[in-house]
Amino acid sequence: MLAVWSGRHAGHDPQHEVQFGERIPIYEVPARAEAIRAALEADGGFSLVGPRDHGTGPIEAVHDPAMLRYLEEAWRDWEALGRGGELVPHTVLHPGLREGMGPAAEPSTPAGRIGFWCFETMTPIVAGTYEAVRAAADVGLTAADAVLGGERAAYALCRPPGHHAARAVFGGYCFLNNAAIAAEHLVRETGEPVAVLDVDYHHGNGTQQIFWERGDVLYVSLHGDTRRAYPYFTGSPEETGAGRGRGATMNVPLPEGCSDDRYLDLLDRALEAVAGFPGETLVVSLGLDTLAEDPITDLALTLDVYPEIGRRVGALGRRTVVVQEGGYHLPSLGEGVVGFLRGVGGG
Ligand code: OKP
Ligand code: ZN
Repeated sequence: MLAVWSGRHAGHDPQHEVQFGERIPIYEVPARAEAIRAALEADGGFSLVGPRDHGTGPIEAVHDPAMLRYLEEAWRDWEALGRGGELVPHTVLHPGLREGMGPAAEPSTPAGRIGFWCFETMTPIVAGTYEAVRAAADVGLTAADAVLGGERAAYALCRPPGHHAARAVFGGYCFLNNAAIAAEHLVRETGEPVAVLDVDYHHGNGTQQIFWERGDVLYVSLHGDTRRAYPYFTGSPEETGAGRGRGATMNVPLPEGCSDDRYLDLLDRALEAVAGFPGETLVVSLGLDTLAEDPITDLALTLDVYPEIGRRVGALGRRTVVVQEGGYHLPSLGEGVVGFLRGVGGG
């Protein structure tokens, strides 16, 4: 299987996230991507290639161009103030602030701008962030191109992840929504509907928002029930899309301690929705943070289940682009990803 990868992810290397007012070591680290790459290489069944530069067009098809401009300028503007370290918001544009008063304008200072575009405190910007997030988007697009070129499946080793990034806001370790950018590219290139299946532990609020009113992109997600789990404010089963997108969003909340068997049963429901949706192309947002050992989540999946999840996804028989999202237990990441991909590929 073709696996697309870029070394430029390593420039996004913040040391901390701010959790409940405390600076703790960040979980979303460059070693994640290195562990996965090492496992792909050791396996021998993957050809690793670099990404092709797609420019800003496919990104601006999904994200507000002003947010992309902000990401490009953020670090330079911060440095121009004589600042360094890591750029994290202290004031965020909560909707209640301007309730009944219309939209806010983008502020002009770095402190104001980051709170206009970022929704939380766990997604710092550092010197290499912009280069890394552009590379991650190109990694996803290049894997999509491989499938457009006739490959049955391709893997995009994206880092940082993307599914929490919405059209005009970023956060949750995510800046650009790599899976949504790839899915939109596939819709435009094929002229056909595309399904997105999100098996990361967390609800892909960004992907859901981007395609909320789209009838030609299905979004199906299994995730830790957001009544208890991040990102808290999206992901309920009542959310099914709107307008032309009515019925083209499906959320399947998972209970705390969810086992392999229970997970596979719920997965089958999600896969039924994909099978009932038109089109031949599937994008999978793959997170390994559903694993029992994951340090930031609460399910009970074992490493043995990922080949079976992959096998059931592969049995849909769709051309499939697998985009890497989360997964924070470094010792298991490589085996989990390789197992899933081998399942998708039918071996
Ligand atoms: C990104 B992806 C952890 C709080 C949540 C942010 C999680 C972002 C996950 N105690 N931290 O969906 O894996
Ligand atoms: Zn996650």
